[in-house]
Amino acid sequence: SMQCFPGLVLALSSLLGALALLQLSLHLRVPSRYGKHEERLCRPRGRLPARCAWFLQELPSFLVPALLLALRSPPRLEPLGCRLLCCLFCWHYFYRTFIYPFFTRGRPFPLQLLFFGMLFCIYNGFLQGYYLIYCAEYPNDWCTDIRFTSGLLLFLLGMGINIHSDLLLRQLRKPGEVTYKIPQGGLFTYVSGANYFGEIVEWFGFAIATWSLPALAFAFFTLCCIGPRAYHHHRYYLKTFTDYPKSRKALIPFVF
Ligand code: NDX
Repeated sequence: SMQCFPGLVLALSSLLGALALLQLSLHLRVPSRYGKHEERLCRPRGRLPARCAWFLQELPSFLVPALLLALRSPPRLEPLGCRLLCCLFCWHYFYRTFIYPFFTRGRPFPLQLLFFGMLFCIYNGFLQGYYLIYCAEYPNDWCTDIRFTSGLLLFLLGMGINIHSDLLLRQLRKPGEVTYKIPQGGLFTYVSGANYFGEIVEWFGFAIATWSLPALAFAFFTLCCIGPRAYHHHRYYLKTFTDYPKSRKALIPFVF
């Protein structure tokens, strides 16, 4: 049966960090081509409805750690640590896989990116699940540790912001509509990438709560992946809407 290989965790986490840097260097100038940054004319084919695409893409991030957790033998009996933290990760991806896609009003998603997105979700789902289920060890009173409590709080806060902001974005469109409008309300009052801000806070909270290298690498990846995207969204809005609120920042309220 499986066991913990610390070397494997270190290698996979480092590769994730390297992917983050690659992602950052590729997407600082040119955003990844989906949603409002897709070049209209090229490749009208090779897309899947947003609903199927997000479902398929995110499913492995739920399934892989959930299976690792279910199939672990002998089951791990530690009171809290690994199990609860692994459940937090699965909880987010349960939402992202089984709830978010069914309400989205997004445009069809490019198959090529879907493929890479799925690979990424398998990789990261395995790394986070494997680490928490086979390697992580926490003292019995971890649930009262300041790292756990503050991290959990940030995680929940970020998730709340992310879900609320995605809801506000969805309500900008009637079913079947594909136009872009100026997001209003919630944290969109302060930043163009309110949903991204929430997601980033969420995964840094997770990194603090788990106090682990794999989770830190994933938080860093999230920052490098959707941080630049928030900036490109912001530029798109400024270019498209002359009445775009001047005080609004790209990603971090009042700062950037
Ligand atoms: N999926 C994370 N890299 C990604 C998919 C693409 O969950 O090859 C990363 C994720 C993947 C990426 C994933 C990893 C890296 C990949 C990349 C593709 C290439 C890249 C694989 C896995 C790659 C290397 C080099 C490393 C190999 O029509 P529409 O779709 O624009 O409609 C939108 C709508 N909307 C509006 N409607 C009306 N008016 C407006 N003004 C509107 N603005 C937006 O709202 C959508 O329906 C919806 C949300 O749009 P948007 O653009 O704000 O968010 P979106 O980017 O679609 O993300 C949706 C949610 C969001 O909550 C975000 O936080 C989360 O997913 N997310 C997204 C990406 C990554 C991620 C989280 C993470 O890293 N944790």
